[in-house]
Amino acid sequence: MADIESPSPAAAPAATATAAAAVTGAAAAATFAPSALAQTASTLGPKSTGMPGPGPFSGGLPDFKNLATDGVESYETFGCKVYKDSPPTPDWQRASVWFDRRIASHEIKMPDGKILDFWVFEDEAVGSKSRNVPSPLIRVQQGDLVHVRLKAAKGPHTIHHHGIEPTTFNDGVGHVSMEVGTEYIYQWEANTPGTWIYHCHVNTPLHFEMGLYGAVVVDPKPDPGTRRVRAFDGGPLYDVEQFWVFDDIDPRWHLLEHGAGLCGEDVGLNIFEPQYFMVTGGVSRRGTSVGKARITARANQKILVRMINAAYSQVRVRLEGLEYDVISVDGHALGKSAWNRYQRVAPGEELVLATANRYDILIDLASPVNQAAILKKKSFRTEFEFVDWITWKRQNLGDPVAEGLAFSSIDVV
Ligand SMILES: [Cu+2]
Repeated sequence: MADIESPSPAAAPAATATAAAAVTGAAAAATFAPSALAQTASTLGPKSTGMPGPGPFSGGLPDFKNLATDGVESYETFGCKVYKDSPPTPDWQRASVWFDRRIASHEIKMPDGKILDFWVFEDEAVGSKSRNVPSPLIRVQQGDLVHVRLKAAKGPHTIHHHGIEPTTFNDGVGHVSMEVGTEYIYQWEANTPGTWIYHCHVNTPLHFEMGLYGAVVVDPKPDPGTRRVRAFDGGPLYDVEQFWVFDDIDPRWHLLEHGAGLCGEDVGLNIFEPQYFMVTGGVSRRGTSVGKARITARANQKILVRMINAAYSQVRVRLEGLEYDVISVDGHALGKSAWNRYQRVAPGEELVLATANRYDILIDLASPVNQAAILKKKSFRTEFEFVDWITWKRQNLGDPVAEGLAFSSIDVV
């Protein structure tokens, strides 16, 4: 990847002639429905969320004596001695937006016909239709005070809003507060626009693998006047938005119990052998394009792709024929202080995502390189290769139904 100067926001072209008829600013959706998200426009602000706030909840003062550790802890029992509670949220403030998330089971059919059990955060207002891997999107605007109510089921769970950095109590890491026995309302402020993740932090390797994660998007405030929404505060405008969320599945793990391995017993969580691969909720089948990862755009539009690696593999992303810029890494914007440059990725060049890595990329179809490519063809293959962390070999290599190579396309219409 080569360093290039990022354009200043003032130099970023506004909507072009045909793009004027296109969508304005970012997409907004209550649940994570990628096909609906791409090229969908609606107003942002409080109504960008699953439920408009403020919520009907009330706060209180938990018993701070009973936190973090349940009884005497040892090296062997570190994982299973976490205090479980459902206290009122301390330092309660009125929310501007709020969400409900309830733990639910969800079955997904794999390409060989096998049906696997997943655990997801369901949006209570939407019900079973919101059951998906990844779990429903949490989308808020910079400056929002956010409440997320978690309702646990069977065993305890938490929600950790990864990278958001709320107070210790609201961070959803059991050993610094508690695991949620029945329900808890997490409270946090949306300070930094970008792409984030939320996930359960109980028996984390297993619960994350089971599907207890989703995307968090913090949008900047819209531009005054035009009301268009940029990728981040002072960042570029965009016309089309897509999420690429990568996941890999070891079916053996999906037979394990809620607390498997927590109290020191060896259940093989050190062995991960993925046999199935997903992009944005679509299960990859060998030789078949993943429809949910597809992007359609017009020839002069700017595409924002929010990539999240929820796999335990490294994911190598290749875009045939198109150049693009990495504009944000792990929720933090490039092109402004303290990371002053976008990273240009040339056509065909690889971008590698480690586990939990996020990259926001901007594909400007109007750039000279991309315009020249579009003159020759209209469909560009996008490739997502899942490789082993240590050996860098493709996962499940040679499998007739699902090897670690998913693909889709960017189609210029
Ligand atoms: Cu959990």
